[in-house]
Order: sequence, then C-alpha cells, then structure tokens
Amino acid sequence: MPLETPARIVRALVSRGYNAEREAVTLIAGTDDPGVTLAQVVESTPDDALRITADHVREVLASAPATDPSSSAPTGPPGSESESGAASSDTSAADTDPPVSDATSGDNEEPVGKSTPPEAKGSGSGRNQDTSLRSLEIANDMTGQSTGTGEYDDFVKVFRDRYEKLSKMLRGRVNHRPAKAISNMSGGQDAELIGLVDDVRSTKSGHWIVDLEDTTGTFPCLVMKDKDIASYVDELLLDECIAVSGTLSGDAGILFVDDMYFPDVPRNHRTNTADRHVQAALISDVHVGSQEFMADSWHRFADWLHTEEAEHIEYLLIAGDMVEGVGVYPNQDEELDVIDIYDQYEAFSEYLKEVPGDLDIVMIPGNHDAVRLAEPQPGFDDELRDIMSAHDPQITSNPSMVTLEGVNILMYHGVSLDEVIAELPSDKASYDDPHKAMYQLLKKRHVAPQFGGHTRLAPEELDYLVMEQVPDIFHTGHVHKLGWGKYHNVLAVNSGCWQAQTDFQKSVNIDPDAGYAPIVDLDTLNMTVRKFS
Ligand code: D5M
Ligand code: FE
Ligand code: ZN
Repeated sequence: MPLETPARIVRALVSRGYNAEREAVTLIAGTDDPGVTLAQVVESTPDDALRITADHVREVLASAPATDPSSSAPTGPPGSESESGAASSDTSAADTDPPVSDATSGDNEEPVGKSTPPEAKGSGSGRNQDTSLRSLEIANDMTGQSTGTGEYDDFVKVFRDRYEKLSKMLRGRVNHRPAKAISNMSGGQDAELIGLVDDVRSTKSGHWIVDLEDTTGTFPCLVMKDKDIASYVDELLLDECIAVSGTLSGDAGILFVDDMYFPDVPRNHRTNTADRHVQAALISDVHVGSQEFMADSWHRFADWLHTEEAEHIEYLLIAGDMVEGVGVYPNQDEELDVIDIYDQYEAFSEYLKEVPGDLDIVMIPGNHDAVRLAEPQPGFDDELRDIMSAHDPQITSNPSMVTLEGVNILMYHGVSLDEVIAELPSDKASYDDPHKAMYQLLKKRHVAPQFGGHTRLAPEELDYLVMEQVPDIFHTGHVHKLGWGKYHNVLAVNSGCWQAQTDFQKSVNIDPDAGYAPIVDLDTLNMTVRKFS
C-alpha cells in the first residue's frame, strides 16, 4: 500500500512515536516513493527524538534519494490504532484523493459565521511557515504561585482583592461611600454604594432586597419590582461586584435603588488584531480515556490540519479536559476506556502527536484533569508535562490570558457556566447558547463570581479570576456545546467537545456538540467552524 497522503504519513509516523512538522510531511509526500523516504527518515532519527523536522527530512533526501521501491516501509495504520480504522482502512486511497478530504468535503463543512474565503483544497503541499513571525505570551500563569492555606484569613484576602479590583472599575460611574458611612447618614439623602452581592431576597410584595457588602459592612438595597432595573436582579450572582445609586429611606435603614451598574466591558472596546493573516484553532474537552472519546473525528481533525486548507492555522488552544480523568463524577468508571490517569495522558499525548509539530499549542486544565479542582487551577505538574512534551506545549493555569500576535485571549475552562446557566433565566443563559452565559461573565468582569455551589474557589491572596484586562477573545469549554458571538466587540467562543453523549448527559438531556473545531482569524477576529464528526 503506497504512502500517498499526508494523513497516512502522519499516522505512520505517530505509530512509531514521532510527531512531525507539516513541512516534513509535505517533503516526504512529495518524493517518488514516500514509503521508502519514510523508512529512511525513521531509520536515521534517534529513538528518543520526539519530532521529525523538515531539516531532518532534507538531510535524508540529500544523502539518500528514495529510489528503491523494494525496501518499502511498512505502511498504513498500526494494529493498535483500531479507532483509526474507518479513515485509513480506505485502501483505495492509492489514487490521488487523500482520505483526509472526507473530513472537509462539502457535506461536512459548516460555513458558519463570517467565514474566510474558501481556499483551494490541497494535499498538504507547499507548507512553509516562517515561525519567526509568531508571538505567544502568557500574562497571569499562577502555576507554582499558590499561597492559600485554606484558612479563613485567605478567604478574607481573596474577597478583599476582588472588591478592590472590581470596585475600581465602577468608581468612575458612581461617587460611592462606604457602607458604614451610609448607615450613619440621615434619611432621605441620595447615596451611592459599591459592594459584593451578599444576599438577594424578595419581599412579601414582590420587590427585591439586595444586600451589598464592602470592606466596612453590609447595607440593604431595595429594588422595586416595577422599575426597569428589576430585570437586572435576575442576573445577579452572589459575590459579584455591582454599584447602585438611589435615595435613603426616611429612617435611613435601606437604600431605594434608582440605578444599578456592572463593571462590564466598555461598549466601544477596541480589539487588537494580528498584523498578518494567521489563524488559531480553539478547542476543549477532548476527554481521551472515555469510551465516548471520538477518535475518528480527532483523526480527521488532525489530518486536516496537515492540509493546505489549514496552512494558516499556527496556534492550537485547548481549554481543559484533555482526558476523562478518574472519579470526577459518580459511576464514571463504568464509561472509562483507559482506567489509569497517567495512561490517559499517555494516550492523549499520542493523539496530540497527530497534529502538526509546527503548531504552537497552549493548554489549560479543566475539572477532569489531574490538578486541584479549586480555581484558579495551576497548570499540569512536571510528570504530566513530561508525558505531553512532544509539541513542547505552553502549559498554564486555568484561567490564563494568552496573547497571540497582539490578540488577547482569555482561556477559562468554564465550570462556572453551569452555575450561570442554572441561576439565570433561560433567555440570558442556556446550554443551547453558551456564549450568552459567557457574556454575563464579561459583564461581571469575573470568570467565576459565585463562591460555593459547582464552582470551587481556592483562597489565594489575589483573586486571579477577575478579568482585569478586557480580552479580545474569551475562550471556554466545559458545557460541551458550541456557541459563539460578540459582546461589546469581544468574541466569546465556547468550543464544544470531542466526546459523544455520555449516559449522564442522556439522562439530563444534554446533547453535546462533538467533533467541531472553531477557527479564528487573528487578523480580523472572524470565526469559522469545521465539523469533523
Ligand atoms: O461536563 C460536561 C457538561 O455536563 C457540563 O455542563 C457539566 C455536565 N455534567 C456532566 N456529567 C455530570 C454529572 N455527573 N453531574 C453533573 N453535571 C455533569 P464535563 O465536566 O466536561 O464532563
Ligand atoms: Fe468536559
Ligand atoms: Zn469540564
């Protein structure tokens, strides 16, 4: 069976433990007998090397041109890769059509959003990226910086820091006084207050009392049910920071609220863009190790990344849940394909090797990963980094601000989205429109406002979960639904998953969007979605 296509070459290299640069694959594919070249390349590559580079292939070609078909290397997928059977058992691929094109044929494409012009379908030829044009920075990695001991004092510190950072954003809009000072004012006066939401309850007559807390105390604020701002009360989460303005009651015991303010993203927020046409693929929730992990879709995605159509994709961001993990949910073990957590990361690493070696990869952990659950979650430890080292990925904490060629991308796994969706009315946040739940987080300028419940917060000296800087792109996952849209010019993307519906999801009617890859143009912030399932 000849080695005709980049997809087959990649598969053959991965089966031998190598990850390959796209140009290396292109060079092998372009020789008279790619099978022979591949054998020669493998033969001359040290066993402990992780990546086949284009330079190495050039050396091999220069020293030993592939002319002898009798020494053809074993080709095709290895027996151990049974999941790849569907794509690569296609022996008819001896002709010119690469099997990978199946994944990108008209049927499967989802030309959603403001799409980039379709480019010629290619077989992976002509890749030649100038990696010196790339830039990747990570601003707020807290890996190794954890200071919290879980004492009460730490909680006081983290909330104090939250209040300080978020109240600063509101100070331009209200002339606030401390809660203690307001409680000493006389009745009937106007007053403005900034505080964390401590409690929300309704009165007998259907009005709302919102207790706001600052560093000096707590003060009750009354929102009348017939005011326009009453609809904001539906959106409130405990511990988020808001400002109110209004008039004190006659006995000065309560503030009648006229206006409510959120830290929010400025409406005219100006986004940054890259200086050249370059793209990033934003994915999450791979869940390797689950019986539901969609290996075939993953193979199609990885193969497609080697084609000319994907040549502008130079970055791959993975927003958590690399693996299925163990003991995350009750009875989860019944749906495990790989039982041992380290074996899961080994398997994930093999799948990751299928993607081009010249991609820059950034990963944050999710709630299924082997790091602490409480947020912020530090990046993977050295043992896991070692397992996933083939691409030399950037591994950082959840959440993290990642800047690609000037474009600020806030990566956050998304556990708080469950909370936002549970607490808010469905027109403001739902599983079908996960990006709307993300808009709420942007409005609150905090990735996980509510403490307790689903979202576990780690008490640290600083609140790393505040969005101090407005991102250009907000990338989350976790809810396994695909959704995106713009909020005050910020592109919010929830990236779906690579895991088919689990029994639990069936029982609660969650229909996951599995096998999609959102692709963002960093020069325009336009988005397209590719379907591989
Ligand atoms: O979660 C994927 C989505 O499914 C997310 O919205 C939580 C929800 N989920 C999945 N399994 C459970 C169980 N057992 N209890 C509660 N919620 C669940 P992920 O964490 O990525 O698997
Ligand atoms: Fe997940
Ligand atoms: Zn998750």
